[in-house]
Amino acid sequence: MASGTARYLRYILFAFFGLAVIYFISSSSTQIPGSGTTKWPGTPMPQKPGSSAAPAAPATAGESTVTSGTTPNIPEGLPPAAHDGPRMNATFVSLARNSDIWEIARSIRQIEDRFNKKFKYDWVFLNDKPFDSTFKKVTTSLVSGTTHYGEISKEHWSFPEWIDQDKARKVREDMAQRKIIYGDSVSYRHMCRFESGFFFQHPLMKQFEWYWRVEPSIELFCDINYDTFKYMADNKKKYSFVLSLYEYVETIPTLWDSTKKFMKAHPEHIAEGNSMGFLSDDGGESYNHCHMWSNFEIGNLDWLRGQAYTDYFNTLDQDGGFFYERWGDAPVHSIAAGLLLKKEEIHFFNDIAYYHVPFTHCPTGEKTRLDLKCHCNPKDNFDWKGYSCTSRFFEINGLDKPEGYENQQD
Ligand SMILES: Nc1nc2c(ncn2[C@@H]2O[C@H](COP(=O)(O)OP(=O)(O)OP(=O)(O)O)[C@@H](O)[C@H]2O)c(=O)[nH]1
Ligand SMILES: [Mg+2]
Repeated sequence: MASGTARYLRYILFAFFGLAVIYFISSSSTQIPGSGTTKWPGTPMPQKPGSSAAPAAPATAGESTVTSGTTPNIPEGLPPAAHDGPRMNATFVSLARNSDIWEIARSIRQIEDRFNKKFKYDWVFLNDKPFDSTFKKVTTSLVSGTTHYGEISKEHWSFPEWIDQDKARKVREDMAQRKIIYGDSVSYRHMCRFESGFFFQHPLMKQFEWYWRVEPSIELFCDINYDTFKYMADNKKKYSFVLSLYEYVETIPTLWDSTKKFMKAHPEHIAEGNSMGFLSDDGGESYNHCHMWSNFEIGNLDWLRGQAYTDYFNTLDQDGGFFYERWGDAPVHSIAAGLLLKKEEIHFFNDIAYYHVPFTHCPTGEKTRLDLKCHCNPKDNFDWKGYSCTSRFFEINGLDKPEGYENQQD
């Protein structure tokens, strides 16, 4: 009889325990993560010293501080990582077609995740045609700052009247035969001329002092935990790059002749202590074809809108090489920065890890890569390989190359 009572009591205990478990499970799973009503246990994140991210909110009274066994979405109620310093008068800028939407979406998402969600800078989109509603809807949803959409005026995306159309057409036919990349394209030439001389004149850009150019399908591999625009301003930088290389000679045979003509006509614009050593191996007689890759740029718009750059661009535009050859905006910007700026005004961002087909800049130095949570393979870094001009930049500026560069030369 006694053992019967014990068994009976055990059943009651089991039943009670089972009911308690069922109650616990049902009460914690009625709300769907991300539905906007779930309160996940507050688990304050450890902050790194010097981190600009806002501290996580402490758990409110009555909430458990036990870590969940699964990985929750970002807890509701925690403030987003934010930068509390003053914002710069700066914007991202992308030239794009409607058909570029998914490629530019990838770029935006990476910039937002690695940088802009903390700063919320604006983004200007420019196009030679009106942007469609899908382009606007998707990009607006991705950018944390305000988005602006602008159409480019005919004047900035067409042949100037002094261009001989027959001559330009023959050049395109010849380049097509010689299989020069984009050699037969008219729109590519308008694009290069626009990026060389006009993007900073667009009415939507006039309000800004600083820009960061972003192209479709780029990648960013490391966190950027400080305001790069503020860095540029505080350190008196006007132009910057992450990758440099030699330009295809066939696309710019007379670019340096026009540049020399400009130097002779406007000696007042040539900066003392410039970067001629980056551009030329014989004191300016010839161009060595080194340039900074302009699909990434952080730079100062007032410099581009100033008299020196305007005179340089107008000289080139009059000579017609955007159409009679296939001058790219990368050598144009680089030569301008190399001659019109003091060499200290150009900055190499080692800590901005970047990819645009087919080259990668992955920071040299393991500590930097680990601190910044980089996911690039250091073996892919192009900086110290034979076809890069970045060594030359270090040499003319008397900079020490980062530790470990010797192992990345081939
Ligand atoms: N609106 C517009 N944008 C263009 C046009 N052609 C190029 N672009 C944009 O101009 C920038 C440079 O063009 P890309 O095609 O990327 O040129 P690239 O970087 O030399 O060549 P890829 O190696 O193909 O990337 C990109 O932001 C393009 O989206 C065009 O005809 N119209
Ligand atoms: Mg591109």
